[in-house]
Amino acid sequence: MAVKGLGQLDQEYDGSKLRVGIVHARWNRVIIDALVKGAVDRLLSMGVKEDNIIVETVPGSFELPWGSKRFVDAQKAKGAPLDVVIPIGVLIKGSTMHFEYISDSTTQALMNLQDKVQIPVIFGLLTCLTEEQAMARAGIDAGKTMHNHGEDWGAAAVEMAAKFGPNAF
Ligand code: INI
Repeated sequence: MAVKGLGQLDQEYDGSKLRVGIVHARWNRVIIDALVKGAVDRLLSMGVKEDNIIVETVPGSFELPWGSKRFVDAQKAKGAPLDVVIPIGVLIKGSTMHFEYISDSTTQALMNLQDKVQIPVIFGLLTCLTEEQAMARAGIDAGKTMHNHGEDWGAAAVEMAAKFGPNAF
């Protein structure tokens, strides 16, 4: 059994009544697409209905907090509120400080977003030093050295919505 990673869930969760939002950045698209697929596949395997997985995009990771906030608000306003949202982005370090500033500010904003939208926000942001690291964490490096972290995010979304979502108590 791997030491790192989500591992086995503490119990089985039923996602069949949940509505899940995915807001993903379009930077580093090949990696993003693999992560989104991993998340969607896991949601479906935990019973979330395909129609209840709503996907929206933003340009880059920096736009994830605001995009996610507006997306959650809009779904609520149209009478189809989300139980949980999974913002997904891939930041890869370049030669300037850009990476550090976006990684830090986006992470802080996503953490704080939970208080604003009052639903669980899953941390689907990879902050990698190299493209190879990011591909490994999306399960698409040549040697398939790691599992797809999007799957963990899907599982975390169902657990958090079931245990601590707006309709959990
Ligand atoms: N956005 C990403 O999602 N990943 C990156 O690796 C990245 N890099 O390397 O710059 C990135 N930049 C764009 C940024 O998130 C914003 O979209 C842009 O600055 C406009 O606000």
